[in-house]
Amino acid sequence: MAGNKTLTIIKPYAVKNGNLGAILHKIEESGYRFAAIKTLKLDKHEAEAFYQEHKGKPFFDDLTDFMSSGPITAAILEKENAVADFRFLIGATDPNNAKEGTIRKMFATSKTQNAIHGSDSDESADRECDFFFSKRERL
Ligand code: DGI
Repeated sequence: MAGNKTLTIIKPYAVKNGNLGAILHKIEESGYRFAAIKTLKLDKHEAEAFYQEHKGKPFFDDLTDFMSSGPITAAILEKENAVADFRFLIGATDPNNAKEGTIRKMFATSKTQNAIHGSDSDESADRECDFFFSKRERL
C-alpha cells in the first residue's frame, strides 16, 4: 500500500528569489500537512550523500554544487498517496516539459535549478525523512 508521507526540498534558487512562501502555500492548499519543516544549508559532502544514487552521472557535480550553494527548506509532507500525488504537483524534472500549474512550471528556471524535490518512492521517502529529521523533530 502506498505510504502517506513524502520528503520535499525547496531548493536554493527558489529560496533566494523570495518564492519560498508562495511554494509552501501552493503545497498547503493542495492538501498536504507539514509534519516537519526546517531551513538549513547543506555542505557539498551532504549534498553528495543525499543524491548518492546519481553519483557518476554527468550532472552530479553541478547538482551537488547547486544544492550546497545556499539555504534550502526541507519538509515532511503528509497526505494519502503522498509520493505519487506530490510528484504530479511538482511536475517534470525539466521545467520545459512541466505541465501548466505545476510548481516547476511556475518556479523552476532550468533542469538543475528546478525549484523543488519530491521523493520518488516510499523507500526513498523513508531514507530522505531520516536524512533531514530526527524523531523528536517530527510532529
Ligand atoms: O526526481 P527528480 O528531481 O525529478 O529527478 P531525478 O531524481 O532524476 O534527478 C535529481 C535532480 O538531478 C533533478 O531534480 C535535477 C538533476 N538532474 C536530473 N537529470 C538531469 C539533472 N540535471 C541536469 N542538468 N541534467 C539532467 O539530465
